[in-house]
Amino acid sequence: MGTISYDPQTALVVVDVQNDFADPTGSLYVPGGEQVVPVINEEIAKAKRAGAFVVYTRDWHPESTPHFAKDGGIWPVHCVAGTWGAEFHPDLVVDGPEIHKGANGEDGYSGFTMRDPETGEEMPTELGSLLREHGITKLVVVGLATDYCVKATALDGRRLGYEVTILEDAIRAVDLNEGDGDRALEEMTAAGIRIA
Ligand code: VGL
Ligand code: ZN
Repeated sequence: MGTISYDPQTALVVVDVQNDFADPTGSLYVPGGEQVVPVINEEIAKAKRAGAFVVYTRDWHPESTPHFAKDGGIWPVHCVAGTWGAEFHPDLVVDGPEIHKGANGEDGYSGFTMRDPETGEEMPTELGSLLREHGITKLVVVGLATDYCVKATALDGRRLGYEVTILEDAIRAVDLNEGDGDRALEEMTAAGIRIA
């Protein structure tokens, strides 16, 4: 544990706090997803007060993508661009740029990279350049889900040389297999990510 201090070199990365993950009626509801919203709002307020950068990612899929079970993947249809499920949770304070991922059918778990599900080819999103433009060296990653997009974004952030902190109260896991969330935390810790 420990508290997080924000400064202008820190970015709070709010991952996929969208209706399909955070609303109990969402198509890929992450258990307890709605509970992270007030916690994240408080972090956003703290970050803003300290002059930190706040950035949001959104899962943003076409109607058909190999990411979805109906098209050969593993997930129920979720976060289709322009639908209710892809909107931010209505209580989330949105005050910063948004990075859309998956728009061209990529898996897009990480906020930094998109992976073509057929060729496996990886391409960067605008997140990396946005953080560089703002002189960011430290990341605080919060949101949904611990075992997919939070983990992938945090690990990519580490790989890119950022100091990365995860706020445990502000994340929740899909737990497709029991223990996935805990294993994700272990994997992140092993990669040098701090869990606050
Ligand atoms: C996510 C599963 C499928 C996530 C996105 O945001 O963690 N999980 N697509
Ligand atoms: Zn998705």
